[in-house]
Amino acid sequence: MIRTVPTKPYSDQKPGTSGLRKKVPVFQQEHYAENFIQSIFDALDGFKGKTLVIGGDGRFYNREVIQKAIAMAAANGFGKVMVGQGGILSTPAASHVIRKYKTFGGIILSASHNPGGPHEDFGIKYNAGNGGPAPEKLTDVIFEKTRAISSFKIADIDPIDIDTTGTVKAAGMTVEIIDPVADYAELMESLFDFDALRKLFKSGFRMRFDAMHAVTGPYAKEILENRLGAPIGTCRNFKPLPDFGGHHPDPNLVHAKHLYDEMMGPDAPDFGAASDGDGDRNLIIGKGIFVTPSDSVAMLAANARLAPGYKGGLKGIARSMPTSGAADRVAEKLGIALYETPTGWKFFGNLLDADMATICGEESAGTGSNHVREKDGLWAVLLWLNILAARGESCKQIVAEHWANYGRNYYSRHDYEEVESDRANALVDELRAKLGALPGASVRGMTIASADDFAYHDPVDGSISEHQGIRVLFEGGSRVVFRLSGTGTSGATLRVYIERYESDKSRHDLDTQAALADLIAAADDIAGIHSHTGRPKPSVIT
Ligand code: VG1
Ligand code: CO
Repeated sequence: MIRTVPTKPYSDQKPGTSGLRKKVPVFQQEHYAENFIQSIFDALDGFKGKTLVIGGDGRFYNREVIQKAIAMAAANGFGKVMVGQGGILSTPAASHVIRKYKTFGGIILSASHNPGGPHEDFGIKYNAGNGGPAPEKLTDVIFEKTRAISSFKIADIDPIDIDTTGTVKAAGMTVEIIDPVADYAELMESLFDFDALRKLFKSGFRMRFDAMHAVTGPYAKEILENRLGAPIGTCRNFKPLPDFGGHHPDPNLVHAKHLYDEMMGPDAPDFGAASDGDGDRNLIIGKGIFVTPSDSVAMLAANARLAPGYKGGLKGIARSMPTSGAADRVAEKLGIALYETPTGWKFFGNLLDADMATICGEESAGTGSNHVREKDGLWAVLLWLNILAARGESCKQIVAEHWANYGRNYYSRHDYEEVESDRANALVDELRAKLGALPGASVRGMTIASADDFAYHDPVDGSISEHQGIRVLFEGGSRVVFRLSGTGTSGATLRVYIERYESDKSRHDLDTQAALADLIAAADDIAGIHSHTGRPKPSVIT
């Protein structure tokens, strides 16, 4: 029943910021997915007879790879797999299932916010027994294994019916098809004041949640409409589709513009939110106000005590380096530690496991806490709702008051997508080469205080991760950060992160791009973005 199939290595299976992501036709090459899955298993030790969680965001090619993963888990000696019904498990739900059932780990099939379909993106990542994305030392080993692989093991079994919950046996292994929503919904109920939220909706509070035809639809329907009594119709685009309806399931102001327009309109609901392909990101828009993800982390941390799950306070806050310093001010006021990590959730795992941080966040619309080891879109939405219910104020009031107390960090990210890789690398190399000369220089009337290539020293395991983004800091606290994306699938994406702090309350209502105009111009002066990339302006501004 078990076959050992000879194979040849592919040279391009290096995991990026969050797993391996490629175009579907790349994954459809002979043995491409099998090679990567076998390499994951080859990089792990001691899973004989143990349980593996398997799920995905429902995108095109999900079902095929789920069947391969089940047959390969059986052949490699796992005792059991737990698979989300229909092949569905949001990333945070998968993390929770891994933790709750103390499984060995899990495989999540997702390319997250990237588009899906026969010519779009697919992805595979491995999460360890703590529920979190494999740390770099493990993804490095997986990559090494992909370069040397010569065979993989697979069981000859009929395709498993993944649409019916229940337990079957396949090649001596137990296959349990689980309800993807139940455990997660129960976890949310344990963290938030569902009674208060029910009252909020009963009082006529209006909300719009856009699942973007991605994985959070069934979760949001169950929690918001079924359990919390939000009116039917609160959730929109809630049916997961393999191609996300042809859209990018990326909850930002470009791809969720319809939601933004609705929230800024005359008859806007009280609160608007959206999530991404695999359910780990969140977009928060109050009536008449967009909350930047960096601000959202800070505001959630400042108010977290209002939710039952966090009433004991926070141990610390962690944010990725490019995320704005808004959270730092909250940590300072609360008298707790603030950790600055490289981009990607895998760097938060150690801090959460060691109980050094409780809330973590990234500027890319990812927020989460120690309840799982992934960022969690619906969790952020529910925490916001809990805070709104407890304070009895609007989102706009809460934001204004936060800025009045802490000051405002004007913040924007400019993405230059699908730049030729050589040109993007040349920009970064040139910038790196001149880092030493930047301090003291004056650009657009602003003086550069320091400049470096960010390296992270993990305080828990002592590991060092270098080249995590180039920071240029100006006197007065403004900064520009440059880094190349590790999730794109064609060419290179240059990300430029721009931030300026404003303490003056009378200047908290400026247009963000206008407030940052000098820094945006300075970023081009410093890095030669236009001349290197050939692009006069970014493809996406968030
Ligand atoms: C991007 C974001 C990063 C996030 C990662 C995965 O990575 O910037 O903050 O952790 O996506 O998010 P990069 O390397 O492209 O900048 V998800 O929701 O796509 O798993
Ligand atoms: Co995601």
